[in-house]
Amino acid sequence: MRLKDLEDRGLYVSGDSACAGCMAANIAINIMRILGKNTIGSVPPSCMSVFGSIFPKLNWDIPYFHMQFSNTASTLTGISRALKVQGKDDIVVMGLAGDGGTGDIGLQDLSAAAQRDENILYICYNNQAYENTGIQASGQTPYASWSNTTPIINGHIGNPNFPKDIPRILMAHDATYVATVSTAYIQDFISKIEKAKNMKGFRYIEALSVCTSGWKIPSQIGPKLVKEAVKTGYWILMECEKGKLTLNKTPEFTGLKEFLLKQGRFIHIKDEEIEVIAKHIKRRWNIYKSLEQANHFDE
Ligand SMILES: Cc1ncc(C[n+]2csc(CCOP(=O)(O)OP(=O)(O)O)c2C)c(N)n1
Ligand SMILES: [Mg+2]
Repeated sequence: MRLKDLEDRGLYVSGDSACAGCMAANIAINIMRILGKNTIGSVPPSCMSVFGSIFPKLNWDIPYFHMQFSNTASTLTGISRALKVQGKDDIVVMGLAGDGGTGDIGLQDLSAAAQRDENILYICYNNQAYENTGIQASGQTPYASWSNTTPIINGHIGNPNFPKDIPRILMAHDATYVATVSTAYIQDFISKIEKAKNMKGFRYIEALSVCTSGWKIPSQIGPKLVKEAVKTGYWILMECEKGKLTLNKTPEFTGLKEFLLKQGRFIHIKDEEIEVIAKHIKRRWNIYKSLEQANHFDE
């Protein structure tokens, strides 16, 4: 499917209360333009649940479940198994969760679902912090980033930890499909969501999602940032289908300093910390590169 072939209005309908420039809303809109009506959706506590499903309104024009913070993957598992018992095999069971809901509190049932190859499509919009509850650092918050729990006081650099690499953790489960997307590469985005829609088994897609409040940026620069994120190597575009990894775009590895300094959460950053991030980016790319090369081991 090409962008021009998609429905103008999908089944995530207008009128939510997302902040101006929120990329999670944009991701939800585009996902639903691709998945269509044979979808059951589920969202755990997060910004997405707050702005897209405030009783008595619901922006999802599909059957929708709101569950607890920790159990997106088990909720999807239950729905998917119930549909199987009913003999319904043409419905996509999709969850859309934040990075905290996915990589921290929801990681254990995500892991179990991946291992058991449950027939679910799990999408994480990764805005790199617990944004909904006031910008606390999550396991996906970048190194040296400001957050309300990693403040820049008394000589602290911000977040001292490196983000967990959830796609790599799921690849280690031999998950059926693992991919990352950026809305700046919309054709890549469409083809991965469409592929996942038409596959069976455990599918995981992670989208980089700009948060204007958490990243401390003007509302209009999100689309530019998610493009630069790929160019700098900060966000790797990859897909791993049944164990075969493909890297979809080789970064230029340039413009990292400019990319970081456009974001207020990094405004304090020093050159030596940028150097640490640059090294981490290169190292991570090399790991992915070697995993891609490992595709050939069993040929
Ligand atoms: C068990 C439990 N702990 C804490 C919360 C409070 N809570 C609701 S949303 C949220 C943050 C969600 O972060 P993330 O999953 O990254 O989504 P985002 O808000 O960034 O969109 C927290 C801590 C909760 N609802 N349930
Ligand atoms: Mg988050």
